[in-house]
Amino acid sequence: MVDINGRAKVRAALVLAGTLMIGTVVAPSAAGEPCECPVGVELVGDPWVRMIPGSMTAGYLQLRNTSSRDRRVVAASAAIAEVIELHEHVHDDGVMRMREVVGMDLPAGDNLALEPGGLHLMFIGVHRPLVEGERIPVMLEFADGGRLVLQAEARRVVMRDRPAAGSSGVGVPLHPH
Ligand SMILES: [Cu+2]
Repeated sequence: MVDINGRAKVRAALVLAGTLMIGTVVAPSAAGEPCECPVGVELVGDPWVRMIPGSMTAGYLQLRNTSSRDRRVVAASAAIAEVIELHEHVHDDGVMRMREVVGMDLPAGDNLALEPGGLHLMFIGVHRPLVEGERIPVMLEFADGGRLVLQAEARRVVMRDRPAAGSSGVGVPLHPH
């Protein structure tokens, strides 16, 4: 009985979260609002998606957890892509490789940075070419069922080891992701 009751509560909470999410989509806040974030989570800087020919690309963003509760990103999705995987870069015998991770931690009072050469969102099966400067809605899901929707800007990045105008100033590796 307790278990069933607990599940019912979880279900009710999910329905409520879904209702709130629909509300934010139907009535978005002020134009240019970069993130529909849950309380205690803030977007740091500008999220962006790399413009690359082909059907795969990578997205980057930084979040700050201003609450006292640990959070964990466990999934991401966007209408523009078939699927988004959570990826990290690892050094393997001097070679940079990507691999999927099951989650990305956003500890209480700390930041989570997705940036070139590190953690990133892997867009797979991108349906159409991106237009420079367009805002791509991306949804992130947390382990606790919370969600956020941010608007990632499509950016053309010069593949050189120097900061591009408007970037975070991080050197961009030759590797496409
Ligand atoms: Cu990747």
